[in-house]
Amino acid sequence: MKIIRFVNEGLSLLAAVNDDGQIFELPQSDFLALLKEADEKEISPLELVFKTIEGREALAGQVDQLQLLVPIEAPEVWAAGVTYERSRDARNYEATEGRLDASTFYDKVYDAVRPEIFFKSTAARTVGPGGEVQLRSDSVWQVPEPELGLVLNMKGEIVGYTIGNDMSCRDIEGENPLYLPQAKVWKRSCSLGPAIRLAETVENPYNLQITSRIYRNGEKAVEGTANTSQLKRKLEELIEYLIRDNELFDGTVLLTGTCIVPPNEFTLAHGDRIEIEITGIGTLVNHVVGAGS
Ligand code: DO4
Ligand code: MG
Repeated sequence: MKIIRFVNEGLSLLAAVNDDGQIFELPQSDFLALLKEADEKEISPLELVFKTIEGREALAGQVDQLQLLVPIEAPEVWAAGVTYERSRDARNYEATEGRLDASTFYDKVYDAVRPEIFFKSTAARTVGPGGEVQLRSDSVWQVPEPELGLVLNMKGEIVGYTIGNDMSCRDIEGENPLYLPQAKVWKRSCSLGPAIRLAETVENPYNLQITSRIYRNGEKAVEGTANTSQLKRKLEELIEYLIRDNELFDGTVLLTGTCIVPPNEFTLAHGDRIEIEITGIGTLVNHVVGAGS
């Protein structure tokens, strides 16, 4: 069961989408309201959805005909890094100008007990399905980072899974790791969607296929695949460090790191179309616009 938000006659509506693709409008204003109501009734969000849609007619049409919105206006988006071998190797490349024999802090963090967790985005900097992600004006090496996103409640429990794009500047990060916030956080540098799959309906989060495609002038320029089985760390381990001595808000999203990195000579350009697909969640599509667009 998935939760989406869409626009209808100028209004933002919440809906549940079952495994047959049937869409049921929900009365709650957004995903946070759904969480709150489930909490008050001491039932799970899935039970609340089942109770709400019981005996109701599905809406006519299919999800791809709707104008989707970001499924959650996450108060904060955090991200984990170097959680896959591929990410460690890519960052070693950018930090050492290709001298892959040099040992770096990326090697250290990959093996360390403490994972890398950083602050990625706020609701205002995050775009949804079909939205425009923006390039930085001072970077010439920019890539999307396709990642599984965990939707958390204030206790740090996983209530759903979504797809995230942790847009990144490889040159800025490679120049100096202290530039990480600038390599990661700017206007429209994060994307989430197209849906939240309720946690109880995900059998095994360590077996989700991630596929990323980038189209340029209508042609596929880059494609990559990965599986969450390649994750070096457990999701609980990442959450444990995120919540440690921290205050979490309902609807916080934690991105779990990337395992798909385009070839080193690739950089995003205005007009590119990014697709990130994760089994059971859907395909997040975004358009790339140049700095200042
Ligand atoms: O170390 C910098 C960021 C790593 C990251 O974003 C990732 O591995 O996905
Ligand atoms: Mg990342």
